[in-house]
Amino acid sequence: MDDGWLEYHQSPSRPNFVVPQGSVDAHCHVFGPSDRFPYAPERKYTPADAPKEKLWQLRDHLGFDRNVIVQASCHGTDNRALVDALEDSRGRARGVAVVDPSISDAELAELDHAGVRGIRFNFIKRLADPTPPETLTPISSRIERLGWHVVIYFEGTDLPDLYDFVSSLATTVVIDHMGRPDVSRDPYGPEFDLLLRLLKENENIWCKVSCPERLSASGPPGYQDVVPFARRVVDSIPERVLWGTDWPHPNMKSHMPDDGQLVDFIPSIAPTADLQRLLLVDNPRGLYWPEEGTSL
Ligand code: 0GY
Repeated sequence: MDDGWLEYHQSPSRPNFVVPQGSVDAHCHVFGPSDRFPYAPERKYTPADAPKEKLWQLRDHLGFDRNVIVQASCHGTDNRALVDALEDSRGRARGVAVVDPSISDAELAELDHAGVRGIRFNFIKRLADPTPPETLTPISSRIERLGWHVVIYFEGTDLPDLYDFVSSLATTVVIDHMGRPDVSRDPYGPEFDLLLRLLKENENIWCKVSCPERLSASGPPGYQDVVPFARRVVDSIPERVLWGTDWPHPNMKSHMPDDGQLVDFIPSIAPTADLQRLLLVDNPRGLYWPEEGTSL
């Protein structure tokens, strides 16, 4: 197990970019506290606790209105910390769970009641033991009946192998962190072209233009090497992109990002007010709070 990673930034700066009213941080996590919500025995890393109260403080500090909390691998299929946070949020957070495919309908209904709206498939080899993708098709059909979607996390190098599976999913699908491209390559080269083809050919597939801090070699504050990749996605499918901080940034070893600087990255990838509103407000609210319609 890998324990050598950094704790989240204790005093993030206040961003210069003022996010639009009603903005959603659509990718973040809660960890523990481990005395109430122990980490999974099969986890590949042990994070520092990052409880819901700290997430709400960060939300307010950065100017966001809502969160989408994604179950991370260190909590396995035990979604209790996630559900606890959703229940505490008073409707201001929705969740993406990780479930065992044998989960009962009653348990799925409980998660739905708490505010879960999707399940996550994690194909990152350092985070999760390998799962043959076709074994996930039945659970993806079951959650479709609840109106949920699938969030999928993979490395760019694995997309050729996963392409047919991802395209076969009938639900809305959200790809985490642009499918982790190698940003030292050409944003118009064959590797990233394949992701763009997937997104253009399948109108049910969305993409998070998040995590410059994980992908970048040039680093903060501007994460310049990631910009052309994210710009390409935002320009191609502006109505199917999401953004999130990824707080508390598990597995970061190179540096611990300042979340204020991450927010200041947004205008470089979504340069107009219209694009920013889609990315931060209309798209995430439509996917996670569809019952509210589009009026703010
Ligand atoms: C992220 C990214 C990472 C971790 C996880 O489930 C997880 O543990 O997603 C990572 O290490 O790249 O989205 O938090």
